[in-house]
Amino acid sequence: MKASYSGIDIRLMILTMSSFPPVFFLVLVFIPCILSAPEANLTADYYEETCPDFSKIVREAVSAKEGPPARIAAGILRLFFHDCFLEGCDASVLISKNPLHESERDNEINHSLTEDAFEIVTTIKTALEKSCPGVVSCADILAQSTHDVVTMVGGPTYEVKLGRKDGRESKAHKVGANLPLPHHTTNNMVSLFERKGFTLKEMVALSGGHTIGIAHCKDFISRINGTEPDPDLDAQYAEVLKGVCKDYTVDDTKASFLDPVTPGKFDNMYYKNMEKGMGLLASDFILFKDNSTKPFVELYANNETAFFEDFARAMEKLGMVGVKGDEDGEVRLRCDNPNNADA
Ligand code: HEM
Ligand SMILES: *[C@@H]1O[C@H](CO)[C@@H](O)[C@H](O)[C@H]1NC(C)=O
Ligand SMILES: *[C@@H]1O[C@H](CO)[C@@H](O)[C@H](O)[C@H]1NC(C)=O
Ligand SMILES: *[C@@H]1O[C@H](CO)[C@@H](O)[C@H](O)[C@H]1NC(C)=O
Ligand SMILES: *[C@@H]1O[C@H](CO)[C@@H](O)[C@H](O)[C@H]1NC(C)=O
Ligand SMILES: CC(=O)N[C@H]1CO[C@H](CO)[C@@H](O)[C@@H]1O
Repeated sequence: MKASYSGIDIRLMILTMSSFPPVFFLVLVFIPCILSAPEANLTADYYEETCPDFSKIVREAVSAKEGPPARIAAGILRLFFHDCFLEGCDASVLISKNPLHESERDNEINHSLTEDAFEIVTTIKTALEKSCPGVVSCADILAQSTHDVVTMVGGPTYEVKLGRKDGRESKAHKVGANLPLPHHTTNNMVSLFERKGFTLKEMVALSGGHTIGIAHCKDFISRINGTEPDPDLDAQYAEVLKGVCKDYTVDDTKASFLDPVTPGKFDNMYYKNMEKGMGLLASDFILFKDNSTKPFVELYANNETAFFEDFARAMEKLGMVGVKGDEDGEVRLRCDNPNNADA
């Protein structure tokens, strides 16, 4: 279901999206290569010869997209996270279903992956196919555009290695077991992240992605619909959320900002909010409640530089999860369809 701003209570918008014009403050920082995943022969200059305008085309498409930058950024960031956590960063999340099977996109959990994000990838792919046909993978488009949207809304820059190949399949049933859910315990989440090679600290840093974007009422309704709201929620905040979610069963676009204080900006407010009882999802707040993750939440709440550094490293790592090469991947000609779709 496409999320629309009309469903969001603007009382929560202390800073409005319009205070963040779609201007790029892209700083070029070259970070020494500290990552060495096993089959990772990806390189930052992979398309230098074969598609020299690659990063320019991506950057321009991202900044030309109309709409609140943080909305666009959130859609793409979440799409990238889901893609990497399912079959690896292979753009399988972009494949639409065929008559034989449902794809990742069709799984219920994907409901909120915004159409905007899919559209941007399609726009970029179309431009790239004109400029350098058959060269750039959809997985690399997703990786590069994620970096660009994160920096666009104030987040840290980091190195994007390129050369991923696209997966040839996408299966809906694999979604459930691989993605974290709002009612998950820290243990549930830790085991999902550990399976992909992430430490507890990296998990907390990546969760900082919730500094932008929204969650629909169904994801947090159980915290506010009882006779007493969840005691971990600030009482006033809980009241506002109740108002936002009135009639959410009738209008399923009702949603609230994951970071109600600075929803348009990529910053460390997400962590500060938790200390004030304003962690929206139970899975957010649990990071603060659980003694094993609390020190990291406190660190990032107090030190944005530390958050940015760790988030940047963790994003570089996320982009390497399950990366495919020529033997198990291809450069898809359309991002929503494997080249041999009948296979
Ligand atoms: C730690 C476990 C995580 C859980 C349980 C979780 C769960 C969720 C849920 C339930 C939503 C709301 C979806 C909706 O109702 O539309 C959401 C949104 C979002 N998530 Fe996560 N998430 C997790 C980690 C991450 C990570 C690691 C990232 C990226 C680095 C991320 C990025 C986002 C973004 C950007 C949104 C907003 C999407 C939008 O506004 O369209 N999440 N997440
Ligand atoms: C609150 O919402 C949850 C999840 O939708 C539901 O299971 C529960 O029955 C609801 N409780 C009340 C009191 O409405
Ligand atoms: C967490 O740490 C605090 C303070 O060190 C302690 O009082 C509390 O019992 C701990 N909680 C758990 C569940 O271990
Ligand atoms: C914040 O974190 C950065 C990066 O880890 C560190 O260099 C700096 O000393 C920290 N600042 C404070 C005030 O602790
Ligand atoms: C790495 O390079 C080898 C040899 O060129 C190639 O077969 C493999 O597919 C590449 N792997 C990735 C992940 O690009
Ligand atoms: C963006 C997207 O493809 N969302 C899909 C998620 O799953 C639902 C349910 O099957 C589809 O209707 C959506 O189109």
